[in-house]
Amino acid sequence: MTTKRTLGLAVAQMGPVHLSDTRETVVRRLVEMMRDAKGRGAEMVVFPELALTTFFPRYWMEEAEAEARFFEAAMPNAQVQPLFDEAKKLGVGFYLGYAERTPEGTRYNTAIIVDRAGAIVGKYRKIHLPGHSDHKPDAPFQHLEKKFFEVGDLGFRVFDTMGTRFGMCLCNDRRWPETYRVMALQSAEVVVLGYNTPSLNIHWNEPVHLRTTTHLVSLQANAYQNGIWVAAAAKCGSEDGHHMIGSSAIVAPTGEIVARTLTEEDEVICVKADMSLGEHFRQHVFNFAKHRRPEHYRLIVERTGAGEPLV
Ligand code: ING
Repeated sequence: MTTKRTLGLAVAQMGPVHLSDTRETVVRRLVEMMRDAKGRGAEMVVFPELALTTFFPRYWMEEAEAEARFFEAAMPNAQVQPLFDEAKKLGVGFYLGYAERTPEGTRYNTAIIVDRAGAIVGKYRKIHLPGHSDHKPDAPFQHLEKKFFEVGDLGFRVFDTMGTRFGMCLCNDRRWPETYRVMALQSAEVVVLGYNTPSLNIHWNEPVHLRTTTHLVSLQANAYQNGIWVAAAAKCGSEDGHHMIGSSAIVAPTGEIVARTLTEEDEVICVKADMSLGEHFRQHVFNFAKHRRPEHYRLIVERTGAGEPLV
């Protein structure tokens, strides 16, 4: 019988951050939500992707301008320090997405995990960069992650803190199954992520509801198929007239949505997550050693690939 081990897991969804919003006002919002989460029993709080600024890849500008206005040259820094201080005071860990400029001048779409003593224990740089790098003047907005960020160079890794194995990723990563699988194979128990997902698709007339459907089905399927918890935090609502979806959620290893936000504003959801729940699925369903040995895998891949019927 697996012993029950729980983790207070919270998602702090952000409403819009406008071009006119300063880092200071944004950090005050994050601190407020961290206090709210602590009050609900949170030990780990998940903030969104690019949490400190508006989703600036929607605007055409030169890299130098983007760097000056939206990138962090150090983490923590004076504007963000109040969040680290509050986390230490409350004894709460957190995940934070931000635009990173390294000392060598390389730019990444980055996230960190900070432990309950306020120390950075993990870093991830976004690998799946959606959008384009050219200017599309006829489009209603740009999606220039390929212009402003390099592809992440740290891979998908798992970090131990609070007696829990945390994987992390960012936004578009959550749509690709390998993201979760490579962290589950490193024994991740929870994958935390932030996202900024525009409602409108500039490439085809995608029904609006599909953005939320594909977002949730990506979280639910991968939580179940890897026996892990998934906690996803949106920055959402209309940023200077550009709408992004909400539906931040905490998903159990059963694939079920345990908590979900109702608004497109700053909103905290929190769950006492039973970490042993994933163990049942990893032992009795997705048990590679028992149910999918390498020789079986060859059958699945090679024979299917050859188009011959599987005997
Ligand atoms: N945003 C979107 C996301 O993956 C997107 C972009 C939406 C790509 C839907 C493909 C389909 O949620 C970011 N920032 O990755």
